[in-house]
Amino acid sequence: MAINLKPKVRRLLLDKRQQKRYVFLLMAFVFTILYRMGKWPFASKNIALDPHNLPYSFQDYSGKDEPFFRGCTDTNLYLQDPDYAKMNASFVMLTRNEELGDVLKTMRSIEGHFNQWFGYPYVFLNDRPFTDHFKGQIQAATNATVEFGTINETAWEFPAEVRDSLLFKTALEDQNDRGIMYGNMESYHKMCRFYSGLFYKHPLVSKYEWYWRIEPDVDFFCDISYDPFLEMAKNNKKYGFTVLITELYWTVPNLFRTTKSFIRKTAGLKENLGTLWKLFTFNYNILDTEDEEISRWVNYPSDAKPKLTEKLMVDFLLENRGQLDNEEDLEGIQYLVERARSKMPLMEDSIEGEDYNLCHFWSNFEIARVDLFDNEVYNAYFKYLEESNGFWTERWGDAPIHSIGLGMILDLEDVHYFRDIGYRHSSLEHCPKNAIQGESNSGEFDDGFDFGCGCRCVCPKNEEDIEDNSTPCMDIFFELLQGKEYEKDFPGCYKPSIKDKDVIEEIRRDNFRVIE
Ligand SMILES: Nc1nc2c(ncn2[C@@H]2O[C@H](COP(=O)(O)OP(=O)(O)O)[C@@H](O)[C@H]2O)c(=O)[nH]1
Ligand SMILES: [Mg+2]
Repeated sequence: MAINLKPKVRRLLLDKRQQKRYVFLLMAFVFTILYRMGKWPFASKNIALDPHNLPYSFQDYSGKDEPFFRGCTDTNLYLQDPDYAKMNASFVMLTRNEELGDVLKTMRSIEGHFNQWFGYPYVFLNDRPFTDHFKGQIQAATNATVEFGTINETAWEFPAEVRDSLLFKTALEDQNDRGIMYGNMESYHKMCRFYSGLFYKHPLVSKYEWYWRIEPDVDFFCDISYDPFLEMAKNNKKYGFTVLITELYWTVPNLFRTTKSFIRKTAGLKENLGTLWKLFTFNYNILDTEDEEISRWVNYPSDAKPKLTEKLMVDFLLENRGQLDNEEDLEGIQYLVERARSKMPLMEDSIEGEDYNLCHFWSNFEIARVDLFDNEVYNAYFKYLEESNGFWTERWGDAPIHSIGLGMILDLEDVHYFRDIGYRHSSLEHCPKNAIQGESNSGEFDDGFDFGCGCRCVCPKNEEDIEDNSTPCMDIFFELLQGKEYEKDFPGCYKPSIKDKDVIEEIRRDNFRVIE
């Protein structure tokens, strides 16, 4: 049967110029689809990080921290290298007998993607003894050594005087009433306290130099073809993460206040905070000015110009009273009235001009040195937090505590983003693009990209990468990595300062008639 072409299509076949236009539009359409599918063919190495340009997961980054390997390395050769030395390291998981199914799921994933080649031991911890069934199933899932430990009462339970107090019970009920996630689960509070300050003291953990924390119900999406412990050691890294996100505000309303109080009371700490501190803090002291009053009004960059304009207008009015024409007078008076009406902003959580930005390394994955925590400063920090009762009056998570605690001690360069480790727990995941290698052409794995770093990754389809959606944490992290730093005048703060003189200049340049 003959196809009846619509007049428009017929014209297209006849008109060459028109045809070119349609070909162009078709190509644009195809590239849009390819880009959306993550198969953009012209992606090049070292695209400048620009959140307004491409999602982070489609960009390369360079700077103070890079993946140890881009794509796969030959694991056999790696292991045979005379310089290779297995590290004094272990996996660590706190779990319950009932979670056996999810624990085995995690083990299958990590064994398949990594540990079948490296054979690192496992430590399983529990507040109750593990059953023989649990132990048997776990040991059958790996060729590596497995040790099972029980946590003693002082490491797991809140002190007796806390447990028995009416305040303790009402505090948990109150958190439940206020809808705080896990707020009324005593066991969750205990778990967070244990991971915050006690896991590294357990004898099965403290005998190691390094640990890799894992949890039940985790998926790894890529092969880890090298030894992350060794590479961290070689590159002077102390703490590694895969996900950086914000905490729920109402779980930690007083954590930062308590932390700042600890810093004030610890001699020499404030002056020696690590640069990692900037990843976890907002600085409200952003205006470089001698005018203390203005400084308190200006907390965000966008406050600077309106507030300084107001100041200039009012000063001008007061200095030239009676000599102005009506219009100028009126304008000045309007500013004056506005100033009289407005209230100074109350920065409720700002302490010495600083606030916790809620960012934290998601601690269900950690590869770190044990002595990062078992040291004088961090131990004292945990003790201080414990004495403030925040582990039960609020629902402080171990993740923000690790992050803030390490923020005090570490520099940005001490931390490693394991961008090449594809990871899912709960509903969050990060999965990197593969590097271009033979493996990625086989069709068995995801396609490779010249900006990719993953090794044999198979990422879930149509899932959002937390790397692209973790605002403002990943933005701050990448900015800091690129050296877009903070002013030296404001130690321990992230945001850059704005000079009042520069803003005044800008107002002048805008032809601000009255202050010429
Ligand atoms: N033994 C034991 N392990 C626990 C308890 N509560 C939590 N865990 C473990 O602590 C880790 C974190 O708990 P989870 O419920 O996964 O917290 P989430 O990931 O923050 O939702 C997991 O490895 C759990 O198995 C508990 O009461 N006893
Ligand atoms: Mg969990």
